[in-house]
Amino acid sequence: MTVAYLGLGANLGDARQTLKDAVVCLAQQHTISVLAKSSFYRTAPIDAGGDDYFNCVVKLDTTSPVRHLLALCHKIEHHFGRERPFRNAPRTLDLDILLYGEQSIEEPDLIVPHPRLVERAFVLVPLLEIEPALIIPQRGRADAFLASVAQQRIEKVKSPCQCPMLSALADTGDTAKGTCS
Ligand code: A4P
Ligand code: MG
Repeated sequence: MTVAYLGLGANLGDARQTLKDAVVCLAQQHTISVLAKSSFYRTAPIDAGGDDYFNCVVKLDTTSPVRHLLALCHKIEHHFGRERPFRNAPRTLDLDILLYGEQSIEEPDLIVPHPRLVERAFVLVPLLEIEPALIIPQRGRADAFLASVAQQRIEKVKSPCQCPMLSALADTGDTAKGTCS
């Protein structure tokens, strides 16, 4: 089993609902246990156009080798209607592997830790919410990079209801769009 962190982002369609459904979809995979999920954040597009994004980060335990995990991310993106008309185009769902255990990978189609992880508030802030003392391989403490992204607009999305019973029901996945296996 390997602990991995995925960054989720969306700014096309019902982006917030898509993030919710995508987290459920990840949890339905037999190779994945979702250990933690951050709050959702509304964020200004960085190096990109279009509407504000919704972003979050999930922490996983997975039996998938990293290449299988990447393929699974692409499959789930496709399931949620992802298209790639141009670089950094608005998207229904983006799933990036931020960290995969302690591994450092530099291959043409896979770089881990994600190369822009420490430059983006939309990744750093949710990541630190679920892992405040996180150490990034070859970079050091993640919180040391917060000051450099302080100008990027990011706002935590308030959960519609703080009622524990309703929140628990919302987490059962009953609202997910179709089965995602
Ligand atoms: N790839 C390489 N390494 C990885 C990795 N660690 N995880 C390759 C996932 N994929 C990785 O990805 C392009 C290629 O990167 C893939 O073929 C994969 O093999 P993609 O999903 O088509 O495009 P992308 O995710 O847009 O690319 P990239 O370069 O990761 O973009 P960024 O830097 O993540 O920027 N602003 C806000 N507020 N919120 C956002 O979520 N996202 C972006 C995308 C820009 N601005 C944003 C947001
Ligand atoms: Mg991506």
